[in-house]
Amino acid sequence: MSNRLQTAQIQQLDSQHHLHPFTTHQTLRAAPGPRVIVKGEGAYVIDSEGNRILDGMAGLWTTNIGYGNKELAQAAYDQIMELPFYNTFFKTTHPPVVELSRKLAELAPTHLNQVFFGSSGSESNDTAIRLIRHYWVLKGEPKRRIIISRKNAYHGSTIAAGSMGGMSHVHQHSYPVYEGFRHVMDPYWYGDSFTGESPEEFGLRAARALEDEILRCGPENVAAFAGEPVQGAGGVKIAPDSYWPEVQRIVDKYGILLLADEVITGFGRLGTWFGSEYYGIRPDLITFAKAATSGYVPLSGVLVGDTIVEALMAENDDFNHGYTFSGHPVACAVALKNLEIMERDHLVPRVRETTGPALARMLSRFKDHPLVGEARSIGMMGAIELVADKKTRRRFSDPGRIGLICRDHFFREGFIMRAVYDTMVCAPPLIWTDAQFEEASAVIESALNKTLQDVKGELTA
Ligand code: PXG
Repeated sequence: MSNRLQTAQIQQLDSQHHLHPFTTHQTLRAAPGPRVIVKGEGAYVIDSEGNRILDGMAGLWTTNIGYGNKELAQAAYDQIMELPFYNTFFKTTHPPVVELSRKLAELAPTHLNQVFFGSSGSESNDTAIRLIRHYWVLKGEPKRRIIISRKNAYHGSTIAAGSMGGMSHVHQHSYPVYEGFRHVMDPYWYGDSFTGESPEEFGLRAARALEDEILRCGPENVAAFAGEPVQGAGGVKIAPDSYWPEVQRIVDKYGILLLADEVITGFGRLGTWFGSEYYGIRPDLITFAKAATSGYVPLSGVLVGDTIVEALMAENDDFNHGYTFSGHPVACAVALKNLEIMERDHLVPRVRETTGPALARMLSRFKDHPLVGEARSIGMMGAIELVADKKTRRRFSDPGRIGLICRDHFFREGFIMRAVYDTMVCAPPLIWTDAQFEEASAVIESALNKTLQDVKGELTA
């Protein structure tokens, strides 16, 4: 439909009938209205005016194999013709859900062998929260209900996942925030909690904030710690190397469960199938979504560790939880094909050996730019911090203002990077070649220079 309507008409209808996620509706409705994206091809999206835009965000941390893949379309078509839907309740199953479960168990760390499916990252985190609390009830420790996570974590928008996340603006809208969640500092070396120590020292201090909180709550009340291996929506916050080993030591010491939210880091983004493998951590649960199907259809899930499964198996009662679309056959068939393509095209080792290092080289080119406080990356996710003073890390007034100016320059020049306040983040599809890195690099240089012109007076001389 969108191709046939003029841009203005689409925008008008959008403003009349469509409520967007995470949006100031009043601003969106003012001219010129939302951008209209009508097509995707490989690493590019095309808007209703025919502009080809290089997508540095993989849709939203999602389209790992790029747009327009015919094999995924064929897999969906074939499955729709064979069995478009059947549920997995009431003692039934079907081949795609079984094959996908087996495949995920093969790719995941060895002690994670069972999968509970959903359709979104938020749902998968809600499932994980229920599994964690149910597990402790089954183990005869029902008081263990508190889940500790981190400030600025994003775990989704449902009330439970939003409460587990650490974003205060999300909490404001989900009143009442569910009780039983605590938030400790995030391991953000370039952030406000930094007090001048080395990254290693800072990483240890951030991890020990978890131990302090466990002791404050009383270890007998703590069920789990939840974290994204790398915080994505919070601003591509990459923990110093000392952080995760210390977290693992602490969760082991107090015998609490570890939930790795891999909705962004799952399926190759760090150059390993899961970020847990990258950091050598042993989560009891991994939640995933987004790139499982490269976003072609919605699918999410929780990989559940053997210890939790054993407790579930020992129970002679229902686990009263599930979604109509748990294990949707079309989504499972698309995920299977997506994983097959990723393996066949060696996309995960390519992140380690080729694309990840290329992203690091590209971003580090801008380290000396007057606006750039830090340029960092891990695998195929990266960030550029825009600051008013490189030496003191002083930020601009009114956080987010400069980020939006910069984002608009990117967009006008045909490139998508996202602004998290004044941190510009990117997570390109894993299929980028030298040509895309060169194109992105040229746009970043030009957009940073234009942003600099716009804000020159605000920089420390
Ligand atoms: N966990 C993580 C780590 C996520 O990044 C979710 C859970 C929730 O997934 P669903 O499928 O319910 O959206 C996410 C989602 C952004 C942005 O602006 C990031 C997400 C969603 C929307 C916007 O970076 N991540």
